[in-house]
Amino acid sequence: MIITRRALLIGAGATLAGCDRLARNDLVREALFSSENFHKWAQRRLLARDALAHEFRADQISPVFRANGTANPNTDAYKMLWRGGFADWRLRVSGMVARPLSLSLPQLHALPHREQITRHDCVEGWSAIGKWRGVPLKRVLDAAGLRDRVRYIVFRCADHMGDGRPYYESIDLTDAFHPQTILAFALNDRPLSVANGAPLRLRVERQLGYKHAKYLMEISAVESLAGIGKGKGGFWEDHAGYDWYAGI
Ligand SMILES: Nc1nc2c(c(=O)[nH]1)N[C@H]1C(S)=C(S)[C@@H](COP(=O)(O)O)O[C@H]1N2
Ligand SMILES: [Mo]
Repeated sequence: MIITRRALLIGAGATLAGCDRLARNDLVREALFSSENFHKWAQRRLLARDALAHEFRADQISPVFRANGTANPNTDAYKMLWRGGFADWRLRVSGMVARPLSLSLPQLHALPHREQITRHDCVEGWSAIGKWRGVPLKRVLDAAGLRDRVRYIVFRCADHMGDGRPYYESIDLTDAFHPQTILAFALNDRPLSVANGAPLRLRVERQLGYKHAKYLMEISAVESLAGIGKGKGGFWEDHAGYDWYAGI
């Protein structure tokens, strides 16, 4: 069929107006109608991915926000940072960026914040509602300046799983620039506890729990996930076959 993907994306309305003669052909007309369906479908998908996760009321916050996975990285490096009240901790922003950054907690605190009461859903079968405060990831990425070819943001964490393999995760730019995707430093109006990912963790509210990387050390902008870990985009993706896309 001679209808290009570009024509499909422009939409059947424009295509019909411009191709009246072609549309008299039954076969072509059929394709146009299916292109219209495709357009509607694509738009719905895009809207769905941009839609906000449900936000809850303060009285719906869970009394306890349980910890899962690593509850304390317990490495010498992390213990040193914790003892110093994370004064020496820095979030590195690296990879395909115009301006690599190294941000302290006070610098992150000084950026505009977002607060959101959301439900965390873990694949292991539990959920909890918590109030998160943090800096929209978009702010940090805009400050660093993403290069044109960037497709993913990779998060590297301070904790090592099992035989010393670091926890890491990655998301695409749709999730990275989603308004509810924040680098959270507070849970329920208190500084993030060690169990929940101190001093900084990702909240990516349209995704399942394992995408919400705790103990953040580095954020990297990359074009491909191929060279990272075993190439599946995250610790559980690499080692347990979890889906990279864990949208909810
Ligand atoms: N660095 C790191 N991040 C992590 C994990 C982990 O073990 N290490 N576990 C993940 C999983 S499976 C879940 S459900 C959430 C749990 O967050 P919580 O401990 O605040 O409940 O963190 C996610 N992020
Ligand atoms: Mo989880």
